[in-house]
Amino acid sequence: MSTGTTDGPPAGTTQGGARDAAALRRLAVATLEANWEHDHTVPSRTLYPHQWSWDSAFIAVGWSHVRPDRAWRELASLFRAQWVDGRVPHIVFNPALRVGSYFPGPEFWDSALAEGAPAAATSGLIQPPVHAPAAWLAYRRFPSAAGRAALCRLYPRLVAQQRYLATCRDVGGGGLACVVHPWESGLDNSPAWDAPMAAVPADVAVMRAYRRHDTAHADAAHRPTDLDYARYVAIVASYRERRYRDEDLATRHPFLVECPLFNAAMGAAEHALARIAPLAGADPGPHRERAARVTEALVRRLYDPTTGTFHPRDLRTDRLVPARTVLGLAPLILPDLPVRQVSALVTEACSARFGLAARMDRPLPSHDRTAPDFEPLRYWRGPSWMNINWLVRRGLLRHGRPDLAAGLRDSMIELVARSGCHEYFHPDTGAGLGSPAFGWTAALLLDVLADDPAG
Ligand code: 2M8
Repeated sequence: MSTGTTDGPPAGTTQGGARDAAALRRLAVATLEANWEHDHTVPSRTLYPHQWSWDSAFIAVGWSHVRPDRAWRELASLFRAQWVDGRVPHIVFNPALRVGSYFPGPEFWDSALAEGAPAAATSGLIQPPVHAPAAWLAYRRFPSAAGRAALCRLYPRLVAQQRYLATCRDVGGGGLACVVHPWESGLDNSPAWDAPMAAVPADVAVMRAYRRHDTAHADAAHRPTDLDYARYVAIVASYRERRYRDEDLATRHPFLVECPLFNAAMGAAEHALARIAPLAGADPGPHRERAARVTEALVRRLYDPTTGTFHPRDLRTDRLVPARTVLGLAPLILPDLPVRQVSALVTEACSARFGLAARMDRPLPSHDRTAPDFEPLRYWRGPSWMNINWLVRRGLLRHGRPDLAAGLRDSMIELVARSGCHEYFHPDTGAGLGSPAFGWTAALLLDVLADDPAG
């Protein structure tokens, strides 16, 4: 892989292997330290200065290697902002920051409108529920009495999060949760959302009333367009108008999609809860049953045997979205994914579309690199991301492919060694893109470094 650097000297490429790993570890810890903010870690000081939901889960996994106390504070602060209905908001705003430090800010969301919203200002959306597996990993990494107590305090909140998804968000009635905004998927700008987004009525002129914050801190050519943002705003406005209530989503909401990654995370969360439950004096059985039901529903509703991968289902048309994005590989994280789907996903991942190999010559992209709408620079439409690589790698380990998992691990380490802890990376050159000093990149690097198959 030939890489370009954008962020000063290469971080960990000075000497032999051990020395490199030590330098990378120092870089990752320094990045997390710099992003720590009294009870949570910001994804980025410039682009994302508040607390984000799934970022905090990945970041907690990283903290568990160096400051387990912070892993628990990170998760506890996020779940303090959980709504009465069980939803865990995708952004928890830091009241100490000036107005305009992020768009859309707390005044736009107006979460106080909603019944059961917490005292803290939050968004009204959610993100993939990767928190239970993160909490379990953090505990396993450092199983202290304090960790166990923190995990047990979190358990009922994690259960409530799952209950919200399985009830209020099963809009399609088929046993899966739907996302009501591309931001809920975490892969905001993925080509997977182009077709459902095109049906959202929006006027780009609406953006004249707002000031985008992202394009002041990142290259506009790498970010969603103003028309995308007009639609993002229109979808939130529709949800906010009904005070973020879910009862009439099916009939009134302009964006309703069942996402393979989101639902794979929901299934993996039940597996993790089955491990946590006995520590909290609860019965793991119901979690195992729910996990099996999610896997069955995912295969039934989102797997396409003709493409051999998973696709999002647009509930407004009841059709699968044809784009083959990296979202389709995410069900690999489910330990009970049937062999047939595991083998199809490994084939898909190793195809020219994604280029997974025991020795990778390019990073894993976020979208099919043979597709005409593959964009190597625009976020979530091609670039490589550490959190997705990390999830896919865990899936490969689960399903007995340590060779491919090792290829992905090497590629992840090389990305940061060459380019620093960037938000995402060019899928051909590995150059750092988006925000530098990015939280989950640092955190997950620490995790893969610690998980050295040779050590
Ligand atoms: C990005 O999303 C936010 C909106 O939530 C944005 O673009 O402003 C995504 O990459 C998302 O997955 C991530 O959680 C967030 C913070 O890192 O940034």
